[in-house]
Amino acid sequence: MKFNPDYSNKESLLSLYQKPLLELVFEAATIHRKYHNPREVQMSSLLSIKTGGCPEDCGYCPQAARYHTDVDAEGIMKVEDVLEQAKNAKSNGSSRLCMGAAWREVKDNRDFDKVVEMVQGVNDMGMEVCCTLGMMSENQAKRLKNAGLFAYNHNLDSSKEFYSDVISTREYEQRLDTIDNARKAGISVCSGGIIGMGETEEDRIGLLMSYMEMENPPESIPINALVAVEGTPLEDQKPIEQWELIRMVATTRIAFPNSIVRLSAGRTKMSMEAQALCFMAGAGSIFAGDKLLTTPNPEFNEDKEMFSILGLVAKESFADGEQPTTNPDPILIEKKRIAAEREAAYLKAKQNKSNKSFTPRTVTKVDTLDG
Ligand code: SAM
Ligand code: DTB
Ligand code: SF4
Repeated sequence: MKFNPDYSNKESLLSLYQKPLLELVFEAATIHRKYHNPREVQMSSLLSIKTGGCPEDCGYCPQAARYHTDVDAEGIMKVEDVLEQAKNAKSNGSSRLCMGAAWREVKDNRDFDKVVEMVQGVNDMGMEVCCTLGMMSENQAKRLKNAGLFAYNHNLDSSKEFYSDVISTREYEQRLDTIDNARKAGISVCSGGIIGMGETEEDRIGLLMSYMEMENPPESIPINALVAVEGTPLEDQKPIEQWELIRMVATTRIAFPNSIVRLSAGRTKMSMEAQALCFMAGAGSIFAGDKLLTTPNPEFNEDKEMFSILGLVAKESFADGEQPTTNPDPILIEKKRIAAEREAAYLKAKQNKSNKSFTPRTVTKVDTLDG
């Protein structure tokens, strides 16, 4: 079931969201058990492969260059360092790696070539690979898919109406276009939002309505609580009540029975009991590891203990979809061919130069011993 026909308009979804809390959790738990194994929770690790210096003005984001936060702009990570971190995340139980870049959009340049290599390497390790790189074209999506990308994360963040209160450097429509491009390339879509930015309950429902209006809603819907970071325009936002996050998780669960609901940013502020209610209400995934992209997250060991207390088990990779194949990338192959050609030409030139500097002694009759 792509979406729940009992709650396919704004009014019914809003009254669902406002139901007595335990009734809402019970209804969500019932749906969750029908469509998913309630003991399985996916652990996904985040890695910021290109941090800070972003030209966008997203009011919540510590990575926007225009805000004065503690985040410094850094260049893209080395491919081998990313693979090392992926190995580490895998050994800690993560079945998915989500690589994030503080970009407005993907550009067809050397940095993107590196991302393609990272996707190939992580997919070959048997982990689900997700990327969140900003806007991308259909061709760029196809290139990532060809490299073995499993999912693309691109959040709508809130309702169409509230969006422009938080972001002015791009349009809601552009976000929808990128999601469409990922879909057309056959990539699984991960898209969700943030609560606690000053939006109304209607805006939260508006976000879900945007997904209802899609031909295919996202396979994965992350629900983030705002991490209010000093220096951003939303630094003084009052933290949301844990109940609100539980309501949002439960409502999303009921509205999209097949999707995976991700309990995302904001867990450091939640008690284990509140997280337990989220799992009860259908959260099927968390971000694991002590860092989200730039802000803190619970430690692996803390989550391991929570899983053991609550009787949860980490979900295996590719339980919800076949592992994509890593195909050779024509651009990388051509780049390597040119590099090999240059290297050969350089070695040849070096060889010629040293041959020239060696002037053999002219042997004359006088030099010979036997006269
Ligand atoms: N630049 C790309 C983009 O915007 O799509 C990818 C990285 S961006 C950091 C990924 C997502 O992180 C955003 O869409 C937003 O939903 C979430 N995010 C960023 N800052 C956040 C914060 N302070 N609290 C909660 N979620 C946040
Ligand atoms: C998502 O919805 N939440 C994650 C992931 N997708 C990329 C990001 C949360 C970022 C929180 C702020 C930070 O750590 O910079
Ligand atoms: Fe840039 Fe993404 Fe942060 Fe917006 S959310 S400022 S696009 S990194």
